[in-house]
Amino acid sequence: MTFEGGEGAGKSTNLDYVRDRLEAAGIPLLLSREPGGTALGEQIRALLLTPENKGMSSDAELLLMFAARAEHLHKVIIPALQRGTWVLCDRFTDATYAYQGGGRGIPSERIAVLEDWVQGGFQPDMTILFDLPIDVGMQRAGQRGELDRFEQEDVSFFEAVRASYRERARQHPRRFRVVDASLELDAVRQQLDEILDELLAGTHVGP
Ligand code: Z5A
Repeated sequence: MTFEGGEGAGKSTNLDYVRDRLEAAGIPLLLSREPGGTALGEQIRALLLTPENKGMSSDAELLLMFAARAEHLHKVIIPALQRGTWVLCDRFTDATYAYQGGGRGIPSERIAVLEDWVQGGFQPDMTILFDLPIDVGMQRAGQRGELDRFEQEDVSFFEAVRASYRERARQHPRRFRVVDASLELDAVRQQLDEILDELLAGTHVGP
């Protein structure tokens, strides 16, 4: 299950909530994130986020995302799924389509080549998109201090990211659930509860 959305959308906050609910239902699970999730992936993440690398080419950025993903997928995600452990991941390949595709302007056909190379046909079973207006997300995220390399982008970049995410959700309606993340936390969690109730109703847990 992947969690997607713009800056300050509440992915991390609500990942913990979903984890607690699934754990209470007896589901073994693992929390992870991208870029990251492995020792090498976290080093790549640091390269990608540091403002010192401002000016990194879009292609280098794209390839680093998939380098980290290859490591994460094959060393962490697939082994976990094979053990019967669910994986909840803060961002995955939809973020690449949104940021490197929508934000940086790399054609989605080029991203799809790398997706196919690294993932084959592998896709998340469910993706929750936390959707909210850019100014609300920026206001929430802005209270945190120093901005990373992505957070230093301008509003038009984030508008393009949001539009790409929404387009992805329209293209993959069976996999995506879109949550209105601009609402107060309780109201966001009500939407998550509906999604999880439906999911758990169709899930057999235990012997
Ligand atoms: N990236 C990419 O370009 N391509 C890729 O393929 C991948 C990633 C995988 C790092 O991601 C960057 O990598 C990311 C895209 C790029 N850059 N950006 N921007 P990240 O996930 O680590 O970074 P992030 O999106 O900046 O995370 P974030 O800003 O922490 O967002 P969040 O996890 O969705 O938000 P949060 O920490 O849960 O909440 C933010 C604050 O809002 C916090 O104080 C909460 O208490 C508060 N909050 C949350 N929900 C609410 C509600 N409902 N009401 C009021 N306040 C709230």
